Amino acid sequence: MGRRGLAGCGDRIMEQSVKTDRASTATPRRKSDYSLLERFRYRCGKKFKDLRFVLNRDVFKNPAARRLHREHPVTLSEAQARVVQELTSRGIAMIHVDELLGHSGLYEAVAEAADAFEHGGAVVEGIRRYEEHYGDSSWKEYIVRRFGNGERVGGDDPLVRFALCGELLDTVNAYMGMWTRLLGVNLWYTIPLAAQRERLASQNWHRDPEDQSLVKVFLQFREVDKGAGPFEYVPGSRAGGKYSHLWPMATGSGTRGYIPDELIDEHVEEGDIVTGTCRAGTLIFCDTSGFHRGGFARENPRLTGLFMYKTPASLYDCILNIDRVCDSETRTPQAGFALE
Ligand SMILES: O=C(O)CCC(=O)C(=O)O
Ligand SMILES: [Fe+2]
Repeated sequence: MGRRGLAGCGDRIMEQSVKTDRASTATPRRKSDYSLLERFRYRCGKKFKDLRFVLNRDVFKNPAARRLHREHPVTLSEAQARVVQELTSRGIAMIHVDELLGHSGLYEAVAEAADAFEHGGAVVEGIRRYEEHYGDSSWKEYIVRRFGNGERVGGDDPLVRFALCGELLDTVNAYMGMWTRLLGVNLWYTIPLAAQRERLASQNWHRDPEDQSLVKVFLQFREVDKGAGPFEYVPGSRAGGKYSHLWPMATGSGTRGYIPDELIDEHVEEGDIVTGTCRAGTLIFCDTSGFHRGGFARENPRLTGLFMYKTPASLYDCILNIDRVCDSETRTPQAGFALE
């Protein structure tokens, strides 16, 4: 998606459009840079997208995905059931991989890929560049990513296999009440920097724009303490929660921008914020339609696996070009659906 050209045109978020995990090279345009005709066309386009989303959500796509979920019941393990229950009640659940996956070999394979990434040239170069140029940052330059947007990824890649394994996918689908689609996978290295700097991009409070309910799973390969910029979440901010009215959700066509800190400071009780400090090997399941932020690391890096799921109604494409064909005979119908 990149920086959305006219994100929020005509409303208060014109100058602070939210982007997701996608790179951008575009220079941001300000509201005054757009002609009346451009604004009109943008608004019409947005209304049309909103309508398409609602039709997909209520009529065409999600009801069919719900039916598939009902028609193919799966038995959840105790650990999965606990995650679903916590996701349902709070929008966030943390669990160690050993508890959710046992020793299936899947974690070991992604951990090996993460190790290779962490010690590879891209991270070394990313750190060097960021330490030198952090003052010029405009987006997520503080994160080095394993995959770029649209990159071709094998169907048997350990990250893809991890994302599609029953332990994760069945859990996510059970929470969502439907078969979901994969929005992407990635490895992130969050660069720590003690220097004085502003929060940027998803270091600020926001709701993710891709869907009205979605799940991101963050796998923390190393311990995350306060100095590593832990993920933070406000459970009561999902639809129906006590903070849901504070910064209403996007409509399907995208973002409503970043949430001013003052709004959170003023209205959200400190005890209502969950901080994702955790030991190595922790999975954080989260419905990121709620308020969240993270990655403002000052002392220690984070090495994170990212697995993202959306409903079929979402108008956002998978951020990667993942091969549908793979060698593993273990691919389930749910996994096939997730890749469609
Ligand atoms: O880096 C983080 O912890 C936050 C990431 C985030 O907001 C997202 O992936 O949607
Ligand atoms: Fe986010």
